Formats: sequence, C-alpha cells, structure tokens
Amino acid sequence: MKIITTHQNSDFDALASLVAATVIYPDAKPVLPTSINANLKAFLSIHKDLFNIYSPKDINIDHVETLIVVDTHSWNRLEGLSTLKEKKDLEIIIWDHHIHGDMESDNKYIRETGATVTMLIQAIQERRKLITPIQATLFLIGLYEDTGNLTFPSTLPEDAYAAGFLLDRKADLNILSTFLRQAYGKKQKDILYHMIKKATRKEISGFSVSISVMDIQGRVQNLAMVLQMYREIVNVDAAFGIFRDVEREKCMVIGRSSVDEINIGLIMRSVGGGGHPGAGSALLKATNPVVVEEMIVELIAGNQHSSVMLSDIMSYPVITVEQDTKVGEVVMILRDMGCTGMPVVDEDEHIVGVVSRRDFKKIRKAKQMDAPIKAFMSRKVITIEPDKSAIEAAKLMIKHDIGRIPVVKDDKVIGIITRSDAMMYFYDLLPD
Ligand SMILES: [Mn+2]
Repeated sequence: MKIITTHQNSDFDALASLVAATVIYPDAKPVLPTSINANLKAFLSIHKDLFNIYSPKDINIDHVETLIVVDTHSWNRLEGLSTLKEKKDLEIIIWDHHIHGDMESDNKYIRETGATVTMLIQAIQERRKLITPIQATLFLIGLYEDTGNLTFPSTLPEDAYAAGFLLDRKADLNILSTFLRQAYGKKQKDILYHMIKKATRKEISGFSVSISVMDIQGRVQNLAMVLQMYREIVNVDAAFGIFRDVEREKCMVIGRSSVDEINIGLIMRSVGGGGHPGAGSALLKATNPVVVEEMIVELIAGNQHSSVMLSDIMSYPVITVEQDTKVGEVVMILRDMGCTGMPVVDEDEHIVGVVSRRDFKKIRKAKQMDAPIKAFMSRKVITIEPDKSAIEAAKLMIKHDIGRIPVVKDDKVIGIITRSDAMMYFYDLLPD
C-alpha cells in the first residue's frame, strides 16, 4: 500500500500538497493527521467528501510499502506512523520546501519554494494532469498562505507562475478569501477606523444594511477583509463599501451579507461585477458614490424574492433503508446508487438513524455483513426543515462535522442536503 501524509497541525499548504500529491500518485491513499489548524477544519467541514481523505487510525501500518511525505520530512512531525521509521525496505518519497529534516530518501524533491504545493503544481503541469476548480482553489489557498499572498521575501518567481496556472484553472478567489486569514496592516486599519466613525444604518425591506462611502488613494489590498470586519463590528445583515479611487476615476464596490435574502453575488452581477451569495465585488466606471449608493439600495429592495430555500437545492427523492436491512445489502445499495450514505427509517418511515460508508470501517468480521444495519448506523440524527437556508445547513455541517443532513417535514424525510448541494450553492453553480 502507498500512503501520502503530511505534518501535524496541518495548514493549508500541507493539505493542498497532500491533495496535489494524489493527482501525481493516484494509487496512494492520502492520510491527514487529526491535529489540524482551525481554518483548515472549517474548510474541510464543507469540502471533506471531495478529497476522500483517511485518518492515521484507518491505516494498517504493516501494509505500508511506500510513504510519500509532503510539506515536511521530519519523523517527529508525522502522526501515528512512528513505527514506520524502523521498517526495512520502506520506500520514501519526499516533497518539501523545508531544507531541514531527518527522513532519508533517494527520491526527494526539496527546494526552498514559497510553498510546497508550488513544486507539486509544477509536476502536475509537466505531466499534463487535469485538476478541478475546487482543487485549484485549495492549492491557491495553500500557496497564498505560505507566501503571504506572494509578498513574503521567500516567494520565488515559480510560486507566482504556479498561482497564474491555478487562476487559469479557475481557482475561486471569493472562496479563498473566506478561508484565508489575510494580512491586516496600517492602511487597512485606518480605513476601517474611518468607516466605523462614519457608520450609518438603514432599514431596507426589514434588513439592517450599512453602506459606507469613502475616498481612497491608489490601490489598497484586502479591502474585502476590511469590509468583512466592518460588517461584523457594526453588526448589520449586509454591509457595502463604496471606495472611490479619485486618481483612477473608478469606484470599487464590495459587499458582504450574512442573510440569504440579500444575495451579494446577484446584486454585484447586475452592476457588472460578480461574487457569491455572501460576498462579492464590482469595479465601476461611475465615480459619483451617491449614484452608486442609490443603485445598491434599489437592488436590495428589489431582491427580496430571490432567496433560496433548502427545498430548492436539496436532493430528492431520498433513498432510505429500513432499520432491519442487512449490512451487506446496504453496502450493495450504496455502491449501486453511488452515494456515500443514507437515512435509516422504521416501519412507519420515521427517521431513526443515518448510515454512511465511514460506519462500515467498524466492520471487522464477514458475518457482521448479516447483522441489521441498526447495529452500525449512527443514532444521533441531525435534521433540518425545508424552509431553512443553505447557510443554516452549512453551519450545522460545520458544527456536527457531518456531510449530509436529512430534510424532514412532519417526521418524514422529504429530501437530503449534502455537502455537494451546499457547494453548488456556495460556488454559485446553480442554474439560473
Ligand atoms: Mn509549507
């Protein structure tokens, strides 16, 4: 067996390199340590199903023949694999941008690039492997995190080329800014201070909105993050910043919303920009901020019926399974349906549990395949009502670390909301 792993307290470069290595070594299992950074945890709670990642305890160490390590080559930074150190004939492959480490290999790629993922991206390019926009987004988050958005002195030209390649492969900058903690310097602090000093609130169609207008000198990075902080501090449902760049005769408009009813992406698209339900921006030629502000107010007021409910994005009909069905049969059904889990119901079709492929990892003996599924299902079922929003569903997924939530009306399952349904919504892939 081949496995890929990375260092404990994994950061985005570690996860990005792990996933990128699966593109280079498709027959290897990616193993992520259980100790990971908080912002990585938030990212994985939404994206986990896409990457089919294993935990160290899922791996039988005796079967490991090849160990690929990324973003480290120090034995003491690995988790649960220390016995491999003694193993004879273990093949080791190293991809790392740290010069120091005590793992030895003839097969190593060690260079001081800004991020480890840069080297793997180069290998992906050379081998002409395909990557998805979501992989590209993750790789870019890793690359930006380790290079401070390409500003750290350790950044090499090849890091920037790699970033260009990822943008070309449709890496999503709006998703990126949601998960990446970005630099917050004096310029940003001053702008935030002035915005708060002049903060006003409006009620528009029952929602609190703050629109802040301000002149800026030249380009300011990370205005989106400033606006995010502003929205949280003034505590409104949606906040907009209209930043007038007097020299360039342009207005940068940035919006952030925490309610589904105010869809920033929709509003920004109608003024020539873009974004997602929660975040977006537009660069306007109009330089009169008063006009821009009026435009936004009108758009919000006219936008009230576009909110998306779970019943619009959930998957249905839902295949359920009766609680006395044999485990072996459920395994077959899941395989045939190509899904990763399903709700378990009693004879009255009321939901009593959920079962997922991960539950089958508990199976040790063949005869357990004849046991009823109720012995292996999880009984703690989190459900949600159909009139709730995708954001509420995503919050539940993060809180309980689950990938699918049955949508329940009058105790019966009418649909299911999965990570990929939520992703479709957040990445704005829904048909109009
Ligand atoms: Mn790194």
